[in-house]
Amino acid sequence: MTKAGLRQGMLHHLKYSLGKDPAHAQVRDWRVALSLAVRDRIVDPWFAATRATYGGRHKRVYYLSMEFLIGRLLEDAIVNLGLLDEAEEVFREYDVSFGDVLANEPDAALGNGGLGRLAACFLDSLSTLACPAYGYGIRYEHGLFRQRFVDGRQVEEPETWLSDTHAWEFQRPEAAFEIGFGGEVAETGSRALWQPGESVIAEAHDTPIIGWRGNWANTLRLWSARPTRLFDLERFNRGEFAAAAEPEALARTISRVLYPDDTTEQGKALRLKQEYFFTAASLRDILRRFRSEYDDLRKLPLKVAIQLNDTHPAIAGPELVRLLHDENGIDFDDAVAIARACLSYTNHTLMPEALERWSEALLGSLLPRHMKLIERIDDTHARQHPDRKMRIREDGDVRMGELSFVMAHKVNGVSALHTDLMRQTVFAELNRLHPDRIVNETNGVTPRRWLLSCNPRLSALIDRTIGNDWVGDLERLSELEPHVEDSGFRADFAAAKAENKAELARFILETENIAVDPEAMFDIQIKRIHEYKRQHMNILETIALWQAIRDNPDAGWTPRVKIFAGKAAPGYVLAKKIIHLINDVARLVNSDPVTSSLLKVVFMPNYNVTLAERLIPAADLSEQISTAGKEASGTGNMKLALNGALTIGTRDGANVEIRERVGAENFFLFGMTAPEAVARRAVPDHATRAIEASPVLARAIAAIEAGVFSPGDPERYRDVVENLRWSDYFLVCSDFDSYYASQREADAVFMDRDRWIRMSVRNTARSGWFSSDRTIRGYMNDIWGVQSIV
Ligand code: GL4
Repeated sequence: MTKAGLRQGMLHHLKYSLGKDPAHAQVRDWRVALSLAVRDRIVDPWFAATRATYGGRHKRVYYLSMEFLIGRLLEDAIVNLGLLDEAEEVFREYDVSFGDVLANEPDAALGNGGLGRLAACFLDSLSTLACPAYGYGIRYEHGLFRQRFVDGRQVEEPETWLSDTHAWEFQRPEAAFEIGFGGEVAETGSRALWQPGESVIAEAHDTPIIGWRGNWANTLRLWSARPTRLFDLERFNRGEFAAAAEPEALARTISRVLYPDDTTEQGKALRLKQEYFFTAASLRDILRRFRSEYDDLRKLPLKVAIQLNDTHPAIAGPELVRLLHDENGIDFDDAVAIARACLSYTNHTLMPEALERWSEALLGSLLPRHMKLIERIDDTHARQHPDRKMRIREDGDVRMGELSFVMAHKVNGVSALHTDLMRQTVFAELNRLHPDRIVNETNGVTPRRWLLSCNPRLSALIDRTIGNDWVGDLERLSELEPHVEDSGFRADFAAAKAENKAELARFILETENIAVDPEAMFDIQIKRIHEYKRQHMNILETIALWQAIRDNPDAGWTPRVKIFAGKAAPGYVLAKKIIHLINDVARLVNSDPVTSSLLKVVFMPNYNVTLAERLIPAADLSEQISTAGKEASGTGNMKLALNGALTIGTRDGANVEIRERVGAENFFLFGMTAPEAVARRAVPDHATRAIEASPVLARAIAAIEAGVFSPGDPERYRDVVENLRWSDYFLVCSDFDSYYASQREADAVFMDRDRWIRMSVRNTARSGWFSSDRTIRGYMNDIWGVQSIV
């Protein structure tokens, strides 16, 4: 593909798709025209991939996920097609800023955080590895809310990514299924016929996802809900306009918004409807495709691998059994065996509040047939293991994790530690019954987005040093290792980081009106706000540091910029309080003339994929400070290490593996281990004791209590402080001293800049294993039994 070809394609779309000539085109017109021209280049490899899959009668992977946090797609597609230079040149000719064109694309936030972003990285890797695959999810009209701060408090606003043309998708009105809810079950012998009481139509929208080097494209198929009957003409004619439109509004509600929380189980009928809606539509589509090629449904597992991304699509188990047994007459036990051979399940959290449970009453009314099948699956499983008391149903609820486990042939955790803890805790009993079922697949991130595109300065240096094969084979980064002894290379590496930091400093000045010193250490914590992630421990440490600097401003402090970003679930009161506290601390600290050259605090609003792409390349220090045993894996930790940030972290999730790979000497470790944390929690008054033992912590807490950061309103953070003093489930107080000491060690190393750079290079050079290509290969071999098509 040449520059001329790209120019021609773009001008064609500008004229014929958008009705504009170049002289009058706005940035948005250029963006859509370019997207359509790029999409055109994807269609041929996309068709070729489909043909190769059909032609070779290959097994396909179906990744069912309630969330795909894909972000912007244009640059990704351009980079994967190798058209970046061409596109830049074309825009230079028209005197249009290519950066503005890319920035014009809405950030598709169809996910909350790590779980959704992992699914997006997996799509990139599945295409890169030429693994025949479909992503299946929901085409939410509104993605994750937009976050603003008003007087330091989080305010949520609806997100509107679809209000402008979505250039990437193909609407598929012909790929539509009617999805039922409620109604009755008529039993005839062992078979049953479900007659739903209401239904909606699931309509497909396809986005092709092109892999690295543009050789293969898979499909992301998202379902939107529309009514079976458009509106009630009779009522309309009677003048009941709103009532006439009601069925339509109700149906569309199903794909209206993304639930803004993945760490609590939502006891809402609408959430369950969303889950069944996309799962049922996807299974119908999978069977339709299978049937177009084969006629024996018993062979389904040979051609179909279905991955359940967490329990959100767990109803796939009973639904597949229903389709095989009720609708196709396959014996119940055989139907269960076939379904199990197709299905596998990824667990993403051990937090009890996030483990989905649905009441039998709700399930029974919304999905009466499925409830019966779940009972039968549960009873059969119990009968097969009479000596064990494990049940899927408990206290009137169906436990979706247990259901998924029983219906899957493989169950995986997302880091080595998390998988071990799964075996020992939530699934201990099931693991005893099925010892080979649990496997580990440590998460990874796509190097295309999270190094090549987001950090062009570092990528260019890597290319110059070892060539560019690392993009498709990230372990090749280890070839950088010998260059750590080359002072010229170290200088270039440091310069790339320095320029990234200077760019971020300019952005912070422009958007937040805060001047930060680009030479200072950029200390970054970016992730959802949650007590277990302990942003409050970070802000306590910030307060303590501020106090220490004020005590003795000339003690040779390492200048720091503390950067926070992340959203709190709208109903999570304490998390919102933590945001407010950080903003209050920032306001006071940033205006303190005594400390202002040494310490700044910035909370960047509206954290999303695009903001992450700006922050990660500019980070010196990566905060991965969750209470051990609570963060299943983390993936931001991998992105930051890959971009040369040093981690200050606990032995939690994938931090453990990051430290093993980059070397303990290149990682700031602190805090209790997971078993130590459990033991500590059992000590009465553990928090009070820890505060008494730590004057530094006591003083920081006292300042909050005295209203230093909330003048005139000392009560503002009473709940935060009380929680720390009297409960502190997440052990902020117990880990504080160790954290504070580790931070001071980081200060000292940062002063020895050459040592820091060496450590930083080693982090990049040794992070190759954390590619999502490696993760996907693991799933292909250990779980799906599929191969790349070459
Ligand atoms: C999460 C975990 O909290 C996170 O540690 C992990 O990296 C991610 C992807 O596996 O999944 N689980 C839930 S729930 N949300 C997440 O982000």
